[in-house]
Amino acid sequence: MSFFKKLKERITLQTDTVTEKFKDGLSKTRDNFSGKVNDLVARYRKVDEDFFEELEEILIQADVGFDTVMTLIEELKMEVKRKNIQDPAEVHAVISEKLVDIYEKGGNASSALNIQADGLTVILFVGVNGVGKTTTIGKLAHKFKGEGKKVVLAAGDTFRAGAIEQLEVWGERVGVDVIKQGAGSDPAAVMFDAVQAAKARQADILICDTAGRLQNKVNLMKELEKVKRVIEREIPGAPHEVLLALDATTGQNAMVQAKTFKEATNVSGIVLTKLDGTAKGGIVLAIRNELDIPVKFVGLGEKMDDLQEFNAEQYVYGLFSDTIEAEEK
Ligand SMILES: Nc1nc2c(ncn2[C@@H]2O[C@H](COP(=O)(O)OP(=O)(O)O)[C@@H](O)[C@H]2O)c(=O)[nH]1
Ligand SMILES: [Mg+2]
Repeated sequence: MSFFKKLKERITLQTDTVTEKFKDGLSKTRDNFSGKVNDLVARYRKVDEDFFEELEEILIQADVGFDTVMTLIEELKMEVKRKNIQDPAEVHAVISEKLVDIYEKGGNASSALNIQADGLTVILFVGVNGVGKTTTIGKLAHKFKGEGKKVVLAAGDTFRAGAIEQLEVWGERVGVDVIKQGAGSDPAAVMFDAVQAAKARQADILICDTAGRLQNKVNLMKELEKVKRVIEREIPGAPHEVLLALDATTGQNAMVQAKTFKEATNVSGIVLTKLDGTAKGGIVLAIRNELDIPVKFVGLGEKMDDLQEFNAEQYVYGLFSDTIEAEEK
C-alpha cells in the first residue's frame, strides 16, 4: 500500500474536523512549500543530484532547519536508491513518509499532557511577549471545559498593561474563574492565591499565565524559579507541565527563544502558535529535531477552537493534502 493511502487511513481514525483544522491552518505553508515541490517534480524527468539540491533549498526556505534538512535529504537519497525510484513524482510520497518518521523518531514525541488522574494538574505557560500565551490559555481552558473539567486561570502576567483584563475576557468567554491581583503585584503571590483557590474550588486544572519580559536570562530564571517554587511548595510535583509558547511566524527567532528558555527552566512541551500565519510551517520539524522538546499543541487561528493537539500525520497530510487528494481521483 502506498504511504499516502496509509496516511489517509490513519488520520481518518480521528475526526474530519481535526483534519480540516490542520488543512486550513496549514494552507499558507501548503501553497508555498508543496507548491514548490510540485513544481520541482514537474520540471525533472529523473531523480538526480540537481533534483535533491533544489529540494534541499525548498526545505531550507520552509524553515525546516539546516540540520534537519541534511538528515532528511540523506535519508531520502537512501530510500530512493533502495526502492530504485526514477520518477520524481514518486518522491512525493517518500518525502511525506520521511517527514512523519523524522518527527516521530527518537521518542519523546508524544503530544499528550501530563494530566493527574487524581487531584489538581498545574500547567505553567512561559514565553516572550506577544507569542500567544494568553490566547492559548483561553483556548486550552475551553478545550478542558469541553471535556467536563473544572478549570481555574491564574493572571500571573502582572507586568504588561492590560494583561490581567485580557485573561479575564477569556475567562468570561470560556466560563472559567480567573484569579488575579492588581497590576504590578508579585506574580508569585498571584500563584499562591490561585493554587489555594483551585484547591478550595476542587478544580481539575490550574493554568498559569506569566509575564513575557526577557531582559536577560538571569532575571527570567529568577522570576520563573520563584513562581515554580511557590507552586511546588503548595502542590508537590507541580507544575506538571511547563509549556513554552513560540510564534511560528518568527522563524529562527523562535528557535533562539526556545534555547534561552530551555536553559532557564525545564520546558516540558512547546505550543507553536500562529502556524496559520506563516508560509514556513517547516519550523515544527526544526523545533522537534534541534531542541528535542515535543510540540504539544499548535495554534491554527485566533478563535477558541483553533488550538489542536499536535499530530505529525495530520500535519504532513495538511502539507500535502492537495497532492494526496488529487492522487485519489
Ligand atoms: N493567527 C493567529 N493568531 C494568534 C494565535 N495565537 C495567538 N494569536 C494572536 O497573537 C496576538 C498575541 O497574543 P497574546 O495571547 O496576547 O500573547 P502573549 O503576550 O504571549 O500573551 C493576539 O492578537 C492573538 O490573537 C494563532 O494561533 N493564530
Ligand atoms: Mg499575555
